[in-house]
Amino acid sequence: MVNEVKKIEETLEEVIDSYPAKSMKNRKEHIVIRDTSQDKQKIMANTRTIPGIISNRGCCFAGCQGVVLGPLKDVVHIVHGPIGCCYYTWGMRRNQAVVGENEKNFLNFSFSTDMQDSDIVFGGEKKLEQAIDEAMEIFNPGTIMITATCPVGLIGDDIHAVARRAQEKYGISVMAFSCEGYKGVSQSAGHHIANNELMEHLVGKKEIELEAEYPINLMGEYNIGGDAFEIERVLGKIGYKIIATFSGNGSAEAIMSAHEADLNLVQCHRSINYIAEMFREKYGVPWLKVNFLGVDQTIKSLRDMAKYFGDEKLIQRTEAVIAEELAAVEQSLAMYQDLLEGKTAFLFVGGSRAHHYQNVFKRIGIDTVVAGYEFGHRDDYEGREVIPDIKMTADDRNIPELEVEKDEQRYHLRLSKEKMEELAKEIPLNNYEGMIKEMEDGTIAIDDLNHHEQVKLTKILKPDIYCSGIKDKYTSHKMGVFSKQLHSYDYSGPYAMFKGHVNFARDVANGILSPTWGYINPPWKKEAGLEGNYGGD
Ligand code: CFM
Ligand code: HCA
Repeated sequence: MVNEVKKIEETLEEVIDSYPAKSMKNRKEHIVIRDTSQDKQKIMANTRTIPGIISNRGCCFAGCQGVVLGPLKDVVHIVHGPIGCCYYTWGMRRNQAVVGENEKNFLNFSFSTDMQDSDIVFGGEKKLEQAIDEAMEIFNPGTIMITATCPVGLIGDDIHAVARRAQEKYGISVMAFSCEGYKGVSQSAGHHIANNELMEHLVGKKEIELEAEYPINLMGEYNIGGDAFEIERVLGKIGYKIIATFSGNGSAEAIMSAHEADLNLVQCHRSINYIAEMFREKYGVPWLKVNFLGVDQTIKSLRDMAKYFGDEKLIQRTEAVIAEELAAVEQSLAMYQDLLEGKTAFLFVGGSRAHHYQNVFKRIGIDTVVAGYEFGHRDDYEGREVIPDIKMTADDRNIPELEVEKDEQRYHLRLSKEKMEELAKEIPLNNYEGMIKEMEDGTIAIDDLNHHEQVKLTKILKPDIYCSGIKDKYTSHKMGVFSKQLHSYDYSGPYAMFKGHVNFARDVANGILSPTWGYINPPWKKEAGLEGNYGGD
């Protein structure tokens, strides 16, 4: 092990040795070699990228409009800004939805004020008002969300005042989000802005008659490649009632009743932990960290959920569904494992998938050697302790918008505070194990990876698969290493749960085992001199 670590340390020295001293010091703090003898290892994260370095990160607007709000199907999303910002966040993120008979779906449309030079000079508020009038006339939505791009903040258009006026004029919900792209250090600030407003303006606005026994919300699941459809199918089969999803295949209408749930499931901790926390504080609804990517983690999550509700009927139903779903995929997974055993993976994705997919790979024989987040915070890497002070009485909770009967039964108080704290020791209830702890000795955790580091690490460690996004996929292909996008799934999917795991294994095996990679000659294999011009080297 000592030798192994030394080798990895030398590798990292080689990766960062071309940086100027200050940048080298900075980058070192964002890289950790896993040492399982240490209980907690610290990493620097969620800090500004060094100017000049080519980062994979996106912006605050992408995090707010593109990620959190965009999937809400019954909303007309008006992007106040240049058309490119609108098109990017609409077209890139692959929102899919199923709609009931009386439900509205506007996901096929992309709405923007298409800001021009004259709007920058004279202001764009009038144009925004006009856009709202047009949307009302043509689409008549129940909710409009206005998101701000960089120029809006720079010229000072008051989108909140426009929203208030439109709300009065039309009697519908019109929300504005000050998520100008330049705010914060990454997409992460945008998640926060989106969640705050959803909590303030939607959650708690509508009561529903609850007939279901196990009402839950699905949080931090964005239906990439149809993952939410698969999760809905399996949870429905067990007997759960999903009140609202934040936000894949989700709707503003459903979010208004989200406070009626008994438990919040947190899939992507990074983008949604704020709202999960707010639910806990405001409505006393606890959150449970789940992972529905990969059969093993799915099984664990389903059992944790059953344990939370604690009733025998649900526990038995859970086991029956697990047995049925597993039986349908086990043989295929074993076949892919035989084909892929011993291969290695390099993962670099936003703020949760680099963690979640390590288990998916492991089950099919692939070890992760490097993993990193674009914009994860330290808790995503290092974990989060059980959050104490679980508020357990209806009086403790402050629910101003509603006329609430102070009825302990109605407002989710299934378990006593003591029972809740006891359970939190067994299942990730109001707590989260970060990525680093689950990684193996000698593997590398790296934050805010850049192209230079991607190329260097790939050349030295020679992984069999590089998993990331569109910005670096082809850099990897040019080096002869198969790359699978974990943001878009390369338009495949679903990858979630049981059947999804087989879809993933099939796509990965097809990619890695393709003879194509043997035909590619990366430049440095031909002429050493070319290396200097290649991929940010
Ligand atoms: Fe959460 Fe996401 Fe992710 Fe994320 Fe994203 Fe995404 Fe992602 Mo792209 S919310 S942190 S901001 S799981 S869009 S669905 S794939 S970077 S790892
Ligand atoms: C974003 C969205 C993104 C980008 C994906 C990629 C997504 O952060 O702006 O870079 O390939 O998943 O669509 O993360």
